[in-house]
Amino acid sequence: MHSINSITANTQQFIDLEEKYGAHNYHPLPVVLNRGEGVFVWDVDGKRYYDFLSGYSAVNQGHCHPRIIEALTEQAKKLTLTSRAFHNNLLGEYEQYMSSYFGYDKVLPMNTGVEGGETAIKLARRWGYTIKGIEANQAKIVFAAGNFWGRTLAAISSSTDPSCYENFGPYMPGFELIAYNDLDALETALQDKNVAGFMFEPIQGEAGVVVPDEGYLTGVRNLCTQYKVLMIADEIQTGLARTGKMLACDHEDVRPDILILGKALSGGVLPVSAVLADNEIMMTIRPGEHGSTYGGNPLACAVAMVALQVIKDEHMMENAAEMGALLRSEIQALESPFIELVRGKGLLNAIVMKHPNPEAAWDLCLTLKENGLLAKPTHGDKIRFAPPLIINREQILDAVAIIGKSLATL
Ligand code: IF1
Repeated sequence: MHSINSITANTQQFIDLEEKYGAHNYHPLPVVLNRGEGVFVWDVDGKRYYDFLSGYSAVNQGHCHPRIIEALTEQAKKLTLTSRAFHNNLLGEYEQYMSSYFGYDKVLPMNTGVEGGETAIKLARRWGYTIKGIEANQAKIVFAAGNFWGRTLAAISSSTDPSCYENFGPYMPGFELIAYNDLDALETALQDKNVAGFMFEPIQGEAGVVVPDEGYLTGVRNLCTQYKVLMIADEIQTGLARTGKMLACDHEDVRPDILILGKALSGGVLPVSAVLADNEIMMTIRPGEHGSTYGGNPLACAVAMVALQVIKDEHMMENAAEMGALLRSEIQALESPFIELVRGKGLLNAIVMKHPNPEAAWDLCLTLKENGLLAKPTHGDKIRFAPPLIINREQILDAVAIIGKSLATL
């Protein structure tokens, strides 16, 4: 019987290089991947795995989607970066495509998700001063406990997870924290006239796929409208068909004032993020007041338009809804004594483990790896199960068989 830690010398040599020459800012599963295609990835020993993490929802379209790779390689031969000092032939087309795809007046293109969050906060503060009339430097942004929107000093200033913020102070002022999924707490916080925005995830990803009560999104929308506070939806992980709708906010037909996208916006090919808003908000930032070297580069524009088009062409929303329901019901049917509960929407799911061994989730992920499925624990006892949105019924059933077989070894 393999020990659950058995890795080949070949795999080990790659890990040793990272150990010696790379910062130790991660604790990855002991697997070294060198190829991805659709729902599968392969390691350096040629072993195939179901990818049940999907690059934390950056690979919704599946690894190396042929149409996305085609867009990348064709554009890469022509023009990759102009900087925003000059126009290019794709940015306007991309901006029009994004604005009509999501139904907002304008888009501000950035690169990483956290830059999208920073951009949204700057827009909200600027709107707060110039439109809402908040006193200079008094604008506040409200966040929900358990949030995760990245690793910058502003992002960790809103975190309630010590492993994110400890010993990185001092912190960004003007950030307030309330309980997630608590409309009373939100209404109380919005009494403060200095609040410019409420930034939240429609489903909290890193917190372990925490799905708020039915009606929460509607409540947030109504309260933000009532108190003239911008509703800022961080859909970087929940957006782009992951939860079975194009946006998680669509589950309640709610329209945020500011929408933040990232990750699968490029299909996992290069960092592309975007902030969408209507003119009243977007036009508060004037030329030269915000941006980024790579923001809106023609390569990102070409890739993102195809990455979004294939989501529609291949009905990934509908598939995510259907396959997600199948995944949750099949996992529940395992009736494992080690699963407290299964939760999620579409193909953003997690199991909460119950086991005397605090390392059970990690050990289960090592066994899942041995059995050909890659997943990783979040916050100790939860394991996220989020395969690419192109997964089919047969693959779901095969993956659940692997999960059942692996649970049996605990
Ligand atoms: C890592 C977590 C997930 C995000 C939401 C913004 C961002 C993220 C809702 C920032 C990024 C990534 C970061 C990645 C692991 C992953 C993650 F575990 F860190 F928390 F998905 F849950 N909003 N999440 O989930 O986007 O700047 O990273 O492009 O290794 O830190 P980014």
